[in-house]
Amino acid sequence: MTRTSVIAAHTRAGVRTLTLNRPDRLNAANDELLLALTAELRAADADSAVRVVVITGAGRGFCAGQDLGDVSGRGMTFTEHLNATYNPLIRTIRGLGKPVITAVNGVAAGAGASLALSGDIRLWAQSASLIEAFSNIALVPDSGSTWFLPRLVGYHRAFEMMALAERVRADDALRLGLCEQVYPDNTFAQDVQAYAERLAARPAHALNLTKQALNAAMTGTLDQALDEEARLQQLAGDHWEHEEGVSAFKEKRPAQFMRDVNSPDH
Ligand code: LHQ
Repeated sequence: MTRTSVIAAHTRAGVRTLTLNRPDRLNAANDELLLALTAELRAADADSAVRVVVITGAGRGFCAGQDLGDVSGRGMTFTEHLNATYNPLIRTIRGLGKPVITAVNGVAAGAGASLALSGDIRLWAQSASLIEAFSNIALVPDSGSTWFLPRLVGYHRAFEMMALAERVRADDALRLGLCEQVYPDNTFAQDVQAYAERLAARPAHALNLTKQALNAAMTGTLDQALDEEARLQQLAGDHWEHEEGVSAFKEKRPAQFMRDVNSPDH
């Protein structure tokens, strides 16, 4: 377990869990938290013992967005602040070569809602909720909300959620496609760990390429996607994971994709 004042971190069974740790502020983000989280994510990306990253919150909130009482960003313009803190964080999550799970344990508001949506997999506790709270303080949705949300719910629902800033609860979030699973509050941490370990047992190299392919396809044409699939499939097909998957199929046994990270062909 390592701990800065704002992020608690531990690794178990290939799963690196990063916990936003300002519970008395519902984990509202100050610059220190945003920069520390981004640094932790980059470190997890570089650590071959880490196969999946989980971002979650301490206490009853996930992240209440920008800390409205914190003035540390105010030496900068809004644009400079976003470019220095929130935008590198969201880009790091989307560009990470490993699956990122956002484990939304409680309320996610404003930029915290954007963070909740930014994961490759979004797991929610039953009592979690999401509020596109920006318009409550007459701001524009940022940190990727304008990109994530319409792709999930369409333009019109996205606009309604942003304009009215109403709370979306877990059952509606599941129905709308804002999360993949909803778990009971009292088993949430264990359920997230079990899900993450299931993901960690999958072929890490192939999932990295899959993430790259999907991210590219989200902004490209069919022609571009077909070309990118052909390029990335070569990288996947040349990797030992593919050989292992095919051998396991032929031998009628489960594939073993978790190799000792110190083995020469890892
Ligand atoms: C907070 C916060 C908070 C400080 C709860 N800050 N203390 C903006 C500006 C600049 C650059 C970049 O980007 C952005 C993007 C944004 O994120 S804008 C949106 C900022 N976030 C919000 O507007 C959300 C504000 N919070 C709320 O609306 C409510 O707190 C929610 C709906 C999240 C939760 O409501 P409750 O469950 O009723 O909790 P609460 O309001 O009682 O909050 C608990 C404590 O946390 C409380 O402190 P206290 O000392 O009274 O116990 C709040 O003041 C504090 N807190 N959010 N963002």
